[in-house]
Amino acid sequence: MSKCPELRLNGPILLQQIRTLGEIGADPVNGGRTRIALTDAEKAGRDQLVAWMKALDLDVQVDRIGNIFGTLRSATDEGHQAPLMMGSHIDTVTNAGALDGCYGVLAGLAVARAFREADVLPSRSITIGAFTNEEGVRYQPDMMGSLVHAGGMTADDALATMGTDGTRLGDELQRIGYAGDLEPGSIVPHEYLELHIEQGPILEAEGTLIGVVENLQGISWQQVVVQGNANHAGTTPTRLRHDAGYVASAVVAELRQIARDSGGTTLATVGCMSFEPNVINVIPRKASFTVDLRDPDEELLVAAERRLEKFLALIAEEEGVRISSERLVRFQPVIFDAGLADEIEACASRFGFSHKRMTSGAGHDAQMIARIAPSAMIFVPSRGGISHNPREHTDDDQLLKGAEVLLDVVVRRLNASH
Ligand code: HGY
Ligand code: MN
Ligand code: MN
Repeated sequence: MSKCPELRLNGPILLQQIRTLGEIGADPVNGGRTRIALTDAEKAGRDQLVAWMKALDLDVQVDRIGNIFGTLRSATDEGHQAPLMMGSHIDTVTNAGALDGCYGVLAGLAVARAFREADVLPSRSITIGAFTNEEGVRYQPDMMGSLVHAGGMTADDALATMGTDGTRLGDELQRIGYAGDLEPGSIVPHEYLELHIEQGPILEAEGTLIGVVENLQGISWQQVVVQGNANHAGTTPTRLRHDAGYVASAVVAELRQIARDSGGTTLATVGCMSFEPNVINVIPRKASFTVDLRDPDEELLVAAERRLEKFLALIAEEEGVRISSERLVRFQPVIFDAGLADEIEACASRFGFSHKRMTSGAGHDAQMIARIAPSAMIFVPSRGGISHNPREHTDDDQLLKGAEVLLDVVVRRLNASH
């Protein structure tokens, strides 16, 4: 279906590779797969990806932060040509679906395979990237590999990052054998495309197949710690309590109110929470929790952060506790390249695929690469809007049509750039 007649997407291999990669790190008890960045399971995923890249005779390179690149060189590339890059990530959250990130990387391989199977070299080199630690579950920030690639964090700082499990990122990268020597950022893309599942409910709800992603919302992550006093649950009157657990719960309620008051654009999530001593009949002396705030509008995101800050100060005073907050991540909203968005829309139209322009709610590597090259994203629907969950699903024909759009956009951009 590609507009370049001799190039054909090999759908069965793409679907097979999605399933095969999805089995790596499979969790038979809780379902899905878990390939947290730089764990043995993720190493196995990396090894499989590199094997597939080599089977396509791509030039495989690994940089100092473990980003993996496979390049199909054009006939004119002596090694320094700015490639058209496609990419995403293969690390996952815990008990993840099989598509988040992996779909975009493997669809990129499918584009390279279309050239190989037609025995055609692209007019400009094409590179498929798999960026390290996109999820940010074990090491923050998220989108770390692409952030380093884009110059937003030094490789040394990334390598020195301590994980939630007390490990040092650089040590783990060495341990799994992906501490490469390529200097991060040395491959500057001519343009960057990321095909990804929507991970939200919009496309399915509207019966639309292709999301033309114009922008991506800002992200603010912080770690909050409340220090109160442990005391007996049965003998301590409420007015004498300094209850860290109550304060944490009040903050969660306030965050929902902040989201509600925004009219729906601000999203607030407390994904992790722990109490100490975490005992049924002891008032918690300590509560630790994370806050994830997002909004497509920078001013509204700042307003949400400021309202939270005020609330923390107020409730600390009221309950007589100490509250500290550490910023983990802060990314401003990103606008993608209008020309690429137009190209994606035109391709979807030519194929007769329903499509709509939209904002990305999730963070993606594209938001980092947009700092150094024209970038855009293509979405396909997520059933029930579910993601970061074993039940994540997109129908095969939707996956293949999304990959057809990617192939067609790539071919047209290659022709346009020559
Ligand atoms: O947090 C995010 O939006 C992405 O999945 N890392
Ligand atoms: Mn993703
Ligand atoms: Mn994700």
